[in-house]
Amino acid sequence: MSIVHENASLDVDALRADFPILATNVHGDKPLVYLDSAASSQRPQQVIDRLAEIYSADYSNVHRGIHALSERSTELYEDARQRVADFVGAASAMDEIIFTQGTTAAINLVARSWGDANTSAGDEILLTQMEHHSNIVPWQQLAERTGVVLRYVPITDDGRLDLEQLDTLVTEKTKLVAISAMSNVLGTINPVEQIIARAHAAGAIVLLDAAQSVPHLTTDVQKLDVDFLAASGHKMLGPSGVGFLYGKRALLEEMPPFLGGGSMIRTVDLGGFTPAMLPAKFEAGTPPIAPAIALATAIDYLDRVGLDAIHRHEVTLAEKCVTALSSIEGVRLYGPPASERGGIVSFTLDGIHAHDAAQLLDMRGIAVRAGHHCCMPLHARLGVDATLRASFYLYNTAAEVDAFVEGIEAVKRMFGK
Ligand code: 7TS
Repeated sequence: MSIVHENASLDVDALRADFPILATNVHGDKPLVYLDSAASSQRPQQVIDRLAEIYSADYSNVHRGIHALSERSTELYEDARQRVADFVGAASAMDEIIFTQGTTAAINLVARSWGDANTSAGDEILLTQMEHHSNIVPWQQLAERTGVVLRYVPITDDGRLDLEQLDTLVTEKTKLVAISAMSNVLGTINPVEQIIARAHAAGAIVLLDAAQSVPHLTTDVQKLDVDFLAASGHKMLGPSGVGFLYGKRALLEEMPPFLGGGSMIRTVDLGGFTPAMLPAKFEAGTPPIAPAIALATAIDYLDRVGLDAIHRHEVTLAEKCVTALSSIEGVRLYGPPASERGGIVSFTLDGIHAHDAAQLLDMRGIAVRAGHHCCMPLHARLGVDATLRASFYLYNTAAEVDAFVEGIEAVKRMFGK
């Protein structure tokens, strides 16, 4: 079990013991150094055990059978919805939390349901240059359907949103502002309160892509007054295949269902259907039952360790990493200063492609991501086709940062740089 000291720093060694995969080797005898949590985190034994328990003792389909098992799994599934609601500060689990497959599915739900019903030619949606493709492509598809125009907040050279542009970009035409709370490449923590206030003042609603922020920073949707928020279980110690959409009740109630099928109806006859109440209206078909229940266990774990302590820990690692990399010739770092970023460090190496570097690091057991990280427009803005990215979470250590930096130096030597 993880231990939190009084000063809220982490006992990383104790905590690592909860994550069996971190004790494994790759390529035979190389201890795994996992620096790819922004792509997907690892999960503690508690979450792995919970999945096994559910399938061993508590599993049935939900909201259907009038039998003991179905009642038990339904109760656990709805408890998990409440756990998610509490974690992000939602006023109502049943009316405001929709389980989805993940962030991508949640954003697509809003684009299809809210977007089709509320946008037309001449309206505008404001995105940013640093968005993940999950928060660009669904809006481009919407633009193809309804003619809504997409605009983008540019970024500054140090990887921040250029907020000076916001006043001219948010106009009475703007229906929605959809932005990431934290960039998955630059690590930038965006000033979302400020952006939400400015959007609301202009009559626009706001969707936060919180895939990178919910696992690392305390979220309070009511305090933020955000309209929609999307996140993924697999990035926050939970199973893959589950995530959620938070939406203000008044908005979700007005929105038509997106996917049609079982569970999302009140009545069906051969002439048509009437939709179910929230949240069932947006949960067509058999939902991710066991992953949702185990996500509640992941949230318990995060709460026990404490998001503040987690954030401080990963920012300390990122700062150490940035400082060490800055002194290596040929390293070009992207993103804002440590005070404005989470545990993500992206960079390029002069004359060495990111994919080659990642492959050589992998031979040393070091897992990082290389490429455009599903942010091609951002990379075009940075003027590179690929970056190397190290991303940190609660279980990473200072020794792993050292191993990573040594790995980069070794890569440079191998390339004769
Ligand atoms: N939005 C952001 C900001 C993300 O970082 C990701 C995943 C998504 C949306 C999509 O989440 P999904 O769970 O629906 O896939 N980001 C990454 C990444 O940086 N590397 O791999 C996946």
